[in-house]
Amino acid sequence: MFKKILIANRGEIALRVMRACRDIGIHTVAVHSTVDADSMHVRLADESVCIGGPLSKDSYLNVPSIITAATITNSDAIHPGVGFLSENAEFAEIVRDHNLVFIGPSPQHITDMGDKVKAKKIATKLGISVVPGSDGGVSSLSEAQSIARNIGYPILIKATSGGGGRGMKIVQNESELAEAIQMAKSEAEASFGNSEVYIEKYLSHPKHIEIQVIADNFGNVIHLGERDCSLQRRHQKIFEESPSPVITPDQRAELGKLAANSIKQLGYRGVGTIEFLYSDGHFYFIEMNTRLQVEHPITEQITGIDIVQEQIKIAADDKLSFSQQDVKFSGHAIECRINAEDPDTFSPSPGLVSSYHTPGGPGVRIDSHLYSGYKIPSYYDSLAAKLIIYEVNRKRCLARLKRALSEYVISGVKTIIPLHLRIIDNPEVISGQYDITTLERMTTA
Ligand code: MV4
Repeated sequence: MFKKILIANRGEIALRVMRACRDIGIHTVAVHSTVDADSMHVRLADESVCIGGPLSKDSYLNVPSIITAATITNSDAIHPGVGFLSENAEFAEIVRDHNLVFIGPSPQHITDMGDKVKAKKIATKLGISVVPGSDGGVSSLSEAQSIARNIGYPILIKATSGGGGRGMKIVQNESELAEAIQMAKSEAEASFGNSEVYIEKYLSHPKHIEIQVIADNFGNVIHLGERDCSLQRRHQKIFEESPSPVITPDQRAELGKLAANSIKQLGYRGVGTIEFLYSDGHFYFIEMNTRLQVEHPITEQITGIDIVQEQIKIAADDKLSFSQQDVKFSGHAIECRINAEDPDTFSPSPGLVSSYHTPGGPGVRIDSHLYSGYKIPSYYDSLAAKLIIYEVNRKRCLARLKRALSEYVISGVKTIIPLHLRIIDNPEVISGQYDITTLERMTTA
């Protein structure tokens, strides 16, 4: 097992990884930017190294600084957390080249899944349904026209190097196609340095359902069920739950088995998430994320498995200590992302947290780096806390969530707690029959 891990991240996720390390006796090294010197992840770590200025490119994305910090602190491994360098194959390779362990999958798996066209091809080969569309990148207008006529409008143009919804264009009919392809290509080139785009049938009211998988170096692969992440705004997840209120145990077992078998075929190791759109009773693969996800705690709550600990152990070449039959899904969990933003306009609300009081009691978990007197910097994302609620069933979970949200006091900055109180009063949310358009409709009215 590792003696010391450097955590190349900040905020709540850096704390989450540190807690997993400390629970299993691993020393931790925090890295931080100049504006993060007083942050909780620095205070909680055994050691810390300042790696650069406030801009992410100068610090949390500064590979030479991070590698140097790992070397001078005698770290064995680097955990990338989420975001930042967590899906950067080149970084994973550089880490390995410096005789450090990258806590994540192989650079090749990161590269393959980062190419969304390649990922779809791999999925198809493994027998997973994908959204109907082009077989690869589309190179000419006439090719796009014939594919679109075949699958029928509306269609969606996506960037091959995109993901997470960036650079997508909906096309309603053929008259809009030429211009949309041109725009999508130039946006893709500007954002990702790769202008390739592909086409899919546009599904208008799907749910976003993702399956958590975990694989060791010995061919043992397990799925940990699904998460319903349909409540998003501008491709930012806001509210996630597990199990999904619309998925049956049979569907879970079938999709989970398909996911786990595929991961085994791929020779993938570590934790991963396979994303599907769920529409009219069918699951369509869209992307795979090759990292830990922000919403992993809801899966931890209903399975009792510490996903971050398992991820670390697997990277250290341990065998998974449980099998699929050992995994029991019990109860219901919901995560609310508490962003420091105006709940109506969503403009960021950085600044001093003048007072802070957290809810408590049974089934309440808070993953947060906030403390009273902390100054939320303006340089990074606005995730301030994750409120994770567990109860024996969904109805009681929603009731407990309402109770916890109303206990939570975060003063000095605005947060989206009021939005969460509205979300749990929405009839579509209460019934479970919400989809990826629900939150957009709630926040544009
Ligand atoms: C789609 C889609 C409809 N049809 N693909 C957005 C994020 C990225 N992972 C894929 N996304 C979508 N792909 C087809 N063929 C709609 C979305 C989408 C979406 C998906 C999940 C959650 C929220 C969303 C919000 C808008 C669009």
